[in-house]
Amino acid sequence: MSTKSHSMRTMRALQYLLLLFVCQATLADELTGIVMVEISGLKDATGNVYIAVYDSDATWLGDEAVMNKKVVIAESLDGELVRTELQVPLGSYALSAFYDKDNDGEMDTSFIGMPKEPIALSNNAVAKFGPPSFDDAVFSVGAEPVIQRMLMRDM
Ligand SMILES: [Ca+2]
Repeated sequence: MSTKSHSMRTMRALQYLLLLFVCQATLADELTGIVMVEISGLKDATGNVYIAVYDSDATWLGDEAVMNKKVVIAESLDGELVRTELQVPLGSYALSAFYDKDNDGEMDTSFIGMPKEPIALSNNAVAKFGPPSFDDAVFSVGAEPVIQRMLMRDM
């Protein structure tokens, strides 16, 4: 085998791999779902809302969200709603959002861990005995965009 034909083969193999990679990337794009988030209860608020996206019970309401998004209220107000859009791979998710009342970029909590700033969860899950569970807040994201309407309220 000459060096030339060998390098040609290597080149073909590389091209093939590249093609595979491009196909997979395109496929991944098609498998991205859209969550349209509509948060009410912030009409007269200024500052920011922070949204965290979780994909498992194990990480729910912790620091390891699959996505965090800061939403500037003034730029996202549509009538009485704060609107934003999240792009996530198809799957099951739960959202938590809080209104950063004192604008320090963090959710303030009491010494027992209760939120001291208004919060909203997907499905408008509410606390019963203890914090709302991931199961209460989970929803699935498919090829069609889904809407999550969430009411901001004090705990
Ligand atoms: Ca805060």
